[in-house]
Amino acid sequence: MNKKMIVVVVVVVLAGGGVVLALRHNDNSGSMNDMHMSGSSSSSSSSTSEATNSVTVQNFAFSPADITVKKGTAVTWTNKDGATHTVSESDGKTGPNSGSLDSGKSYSFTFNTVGMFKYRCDIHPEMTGTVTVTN
Ligand SMILES: [Cu+2]
Repeated sequence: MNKKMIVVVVVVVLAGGGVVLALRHNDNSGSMNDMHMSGSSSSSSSSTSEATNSVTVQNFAFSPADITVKKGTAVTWTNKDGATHTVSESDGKTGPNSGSLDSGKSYSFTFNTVGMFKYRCDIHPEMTGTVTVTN
């Protein structure tokens, strides 16, 4: 009885290890998850535009700075900094213009025209971002 139990346990452990190895193998060879096991901080900031309609204003930066949305999407900026910022179109197109966006406040703008829209913070012009609007 005991011997049988031990055999079962060993088989289970071996099988489990095999599954883990197989999963790791798949992960390495096929997946697009390149943040995999590269440390806990998500320091891999990609330069591609992200598909989201929420932008956080934090640490004197827009995050993500470059986003892509479908035409008709309302994009919301939320100021999580202690400082006041603005979301202000900066290339002359009809774009967002939040005015002073105090700490904790949100602002939304609906993009109804296809194209790329640049914006910045009027108080800190080095804070910039883009919204790319697609059909
Ligand atoms: Cu600012």
